[in-house]
Amino acid sequence: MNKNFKKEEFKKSVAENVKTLYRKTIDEATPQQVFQAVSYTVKDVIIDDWLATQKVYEKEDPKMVYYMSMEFLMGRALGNNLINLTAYEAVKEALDEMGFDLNMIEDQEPDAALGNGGLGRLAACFLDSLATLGYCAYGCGIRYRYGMFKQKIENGYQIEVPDNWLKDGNPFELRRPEYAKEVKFGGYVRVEYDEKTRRNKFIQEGYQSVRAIPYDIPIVGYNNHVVNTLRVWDAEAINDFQLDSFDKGDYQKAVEQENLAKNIVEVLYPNDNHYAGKELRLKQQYFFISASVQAAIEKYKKKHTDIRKFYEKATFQLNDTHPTVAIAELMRILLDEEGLEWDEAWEVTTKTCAYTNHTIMAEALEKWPIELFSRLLPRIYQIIEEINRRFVNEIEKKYPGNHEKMRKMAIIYDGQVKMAHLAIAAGYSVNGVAQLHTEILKNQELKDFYQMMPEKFNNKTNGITQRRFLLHANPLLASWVTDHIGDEWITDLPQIAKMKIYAEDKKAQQEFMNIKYQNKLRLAKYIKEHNGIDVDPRSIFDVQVKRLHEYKRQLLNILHVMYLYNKIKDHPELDFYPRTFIFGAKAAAGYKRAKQTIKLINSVGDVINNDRSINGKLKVVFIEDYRVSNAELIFAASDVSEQISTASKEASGTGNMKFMLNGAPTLGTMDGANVEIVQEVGEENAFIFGLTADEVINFENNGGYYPMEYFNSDQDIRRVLMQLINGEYSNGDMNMFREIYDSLLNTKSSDRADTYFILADFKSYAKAQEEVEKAYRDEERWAKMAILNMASSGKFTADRTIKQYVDEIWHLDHVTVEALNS
Ligand code: 9GP
Repeated sequence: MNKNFKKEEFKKSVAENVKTLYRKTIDEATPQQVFQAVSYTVKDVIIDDWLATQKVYEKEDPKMVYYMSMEFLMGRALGNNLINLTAYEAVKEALDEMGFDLNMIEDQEPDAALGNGGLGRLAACFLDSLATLGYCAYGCGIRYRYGMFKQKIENGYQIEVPDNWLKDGNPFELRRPEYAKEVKFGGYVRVEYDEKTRRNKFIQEGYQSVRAIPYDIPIVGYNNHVVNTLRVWDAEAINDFQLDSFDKGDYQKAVEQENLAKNIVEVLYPNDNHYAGKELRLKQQYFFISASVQAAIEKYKKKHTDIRKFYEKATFQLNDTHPTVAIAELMRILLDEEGLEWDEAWEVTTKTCAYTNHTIMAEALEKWPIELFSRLLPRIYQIIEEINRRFVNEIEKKYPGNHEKMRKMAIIYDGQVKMAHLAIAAGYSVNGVAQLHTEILKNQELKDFYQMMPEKFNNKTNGITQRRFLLHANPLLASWVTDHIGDEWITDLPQIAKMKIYAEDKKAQQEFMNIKYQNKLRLAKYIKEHNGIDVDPRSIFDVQVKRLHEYKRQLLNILHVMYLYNKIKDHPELDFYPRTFIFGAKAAAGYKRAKQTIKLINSVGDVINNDRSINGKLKVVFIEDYRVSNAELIFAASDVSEQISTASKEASGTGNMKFMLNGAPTLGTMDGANVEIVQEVGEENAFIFGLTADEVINFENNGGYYPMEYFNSDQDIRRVLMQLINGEYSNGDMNMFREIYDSLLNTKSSDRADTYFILADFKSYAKAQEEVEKAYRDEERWAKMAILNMASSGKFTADRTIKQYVDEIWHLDHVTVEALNS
């Protein structure tokens, strides 16, 4: 419990805030206003630690990491901040006394959804761990005006609604105009010979520019007074519209700069694992990178004179290819502004930048047409051309005459700038995000690079923060664990292994199952309120929540539900254990197949949920607007964790870890981090099925997969597929799901039918589902399995991942912070 927290002072401050912010007394305030007032009070507490942390950083001058990411999927801040300040219970009590329910107040906060899915949420978990472990870290990103869209389901279809998350203001952020930076786009580069330095100077002219204004968001470490900063950049026009622009004749330019600023931070691109290739996206990337790199250099120069040693105090972690333009921007500043020679600048850059690859999906690897790139970023393009020229020379030196290598590895080739190649050529570290993924990178996708520079490649299996996903999300289970083994697991998750001894203890089993039941009740209530569907909390809650993507195979899941429904209808006498299949997923707005799948799930749900003849044995629920805040309710209430991607396609997954932590066994393929989950918990405590990554890759490389054979030889599969086109789930409309059917069976142009091997895995999935049912019927066996999952999740804390990044890549200095008034 936080010693600095004084209940009476807190209550007074909340009332005071309501007064100054809204000219109201506390009993007149709306819940949103109370939320704001509480948050400002909490921010006051945070500010002291924030200041204290800055003082320590100034004094000790530790090496710091800049975690550069287009996405930070933070979710809500209030509850998490209170948890990390160890003031949650005290604030709850204080609010109770004031007649408010903290949960209800927390619900007033919009999610900060500045991210799409796993990649953005990982960044958020990493910031939590960095602060908790006492490392100096900055998150660098964009303050999108509109975050991830809100999803509405209308008539079974997804509708996207803008996420105006800032409409009531963000009480936790601080605007820092004094650190604004100018970012330039377009124009041309004039070369001028400088007699003094005897070097060419490169001067960008005729450009448009915007002012980048930083907003700082505090990242509170757990119970250690460390508060780091997530710095997100807003854009403002440099020439505020000026009347005299008419006279100067640059009216047009003033308007253009105004528009540039307005558009640049307007909205997050809603694509997950797929890049859009839009000009505005490249502008966003350069915008926040240029501002962040300028700020990093400025900070360094406040204390140090030799820019050649920059890498001793700072490192840039590039979260996927999105921020890789940082490499060229750092080179530009070092060459053009700091006056370094190419080799010197290159040494600094290649000792500063490290790259994380998060996917092998080809459509996610960014490539920019050189026409667009050079027009928008003329100087940056020149620098990348030079990096490429030198890199190609190295390839030539290593593999003389091997044009194939050059073609495959060049940074600029075929009219495109390949950002992953740039990141690998310039980065001092290239990491994958789970063992299997890293092996696939080394042996398949990035094989040529691995052969040329094996020393750069390493693995950092992802992790999650137990503070948000157990301590905050599942208070009942968290206290139960603490009652048994103490609370060290909060900052040392492997301690949770001590719970293993309770796996076979009848009393503990019962307590665990009771807690799960309570959490299922909580979710059932949410479902009733949001979907109007009654679900039976005693049924098996079988859950697949994640972005909607073909490779994640929500389609396999729903086809299997259709198959189960057929079985129940055919054999009403069957003793079928009641099941609730819960889905939550957003589809990128332009991703047609994904949206059709959402419609299919809802249509199947409509038919099944309204069929009285099956006595509620089967329910299908699609949770609207899946996001961090409702995810917390969902993980806590899940019995089964569906992780059923086509093997080799899911780089890691992190949802899988959140389910495990909350005691839900994995039903999954040997893909991503599932492999390591099974290693930790044992195959007997998971339900594994399907093709292996090797088998999938073998089919992909050598052919030989014929989905039609499954259709022809398996009556269950044929029947389910026919139901896609016989109107059964579409009020007789035979075309509604035709495209899905075609995608599974008909080869069109270059696409192989059933790209993601759904039919190949269908029967082994159904078999694994039978095993789930069998296991669940045996309550003791199930409870044991679930407890063992929770107790084996120690490896998957982001604290472990961050320690590995620190020890093996970043080499940061550890700091401790004392409270200001202590
Ligand atoms: O698809 C991966 C997901 O498997 C992984 O857990 C996450 C964090 O590493 O990154 C996702 N990748 C992307 O979103 C795009 O590269």
